[in-house]
Amino acid sequence: MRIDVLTLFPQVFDGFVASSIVGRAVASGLLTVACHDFREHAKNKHRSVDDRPFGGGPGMVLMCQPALDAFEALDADPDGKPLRILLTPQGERLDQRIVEELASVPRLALLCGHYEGFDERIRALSGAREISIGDYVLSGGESAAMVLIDAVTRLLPGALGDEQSARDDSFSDGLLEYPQYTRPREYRGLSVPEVLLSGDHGRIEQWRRSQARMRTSQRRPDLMEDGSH
Ligand code: 6GU
Repeated sequence: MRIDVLTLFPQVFDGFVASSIVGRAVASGLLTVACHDFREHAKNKHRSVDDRPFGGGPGMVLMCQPALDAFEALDADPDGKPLRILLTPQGERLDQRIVEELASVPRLALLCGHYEGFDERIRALSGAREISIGDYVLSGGESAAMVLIDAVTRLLPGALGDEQSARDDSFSDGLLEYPQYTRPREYRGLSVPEVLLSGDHGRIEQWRRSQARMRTSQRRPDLMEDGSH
């Protein structure tokens, strides 16, 4: 998979793209992440990419031309055209179902917003899908882009050492994950549940499923509402 990121702060992705699961996916050639400073597409002499809003009001608005030219420059690539995404608090809220959809395409282009927002015509003319990562306000789309890249990368076949782990993650079956323990068997008076030491894989599986259901209904009843659990 190839992900192009259009941002005014490409350097903030350096450590992220080199570390952990994403770093390994990049190193092994499963994933390419290319960050582009879309200021390079600014045409005016101050190289500005934002301007004051018509009608007045606070802050600055991202201009059409640099953003659209940056998207269009990616289409010239022989690898084919990416699926365009605008990262904005006005988008549909990212969840594991959307992550699965995005992980299934060969190329993504993520435009990170800043300032008070995008000129509305960027939406219309880019045809981009708009994604938010939750109901709170970020200063820019960069951290949201990293969230999206991380979540998508986990689903690329071969990205996780153990193929089982993506399937066992919280949300992969619509439930939160069951409780996990490692050594020692007892720590500060708290013991590992006996069933996990029993070696009885059927009982362990049953216990984990029931813990996952209990935990989900206590912490996230909203996830239980579809009745499939
Ligand atoms: Cl994608 N961008 C910004 N600026 N704020 C957000 C967001 C995105 N998702 C949640 N809050």
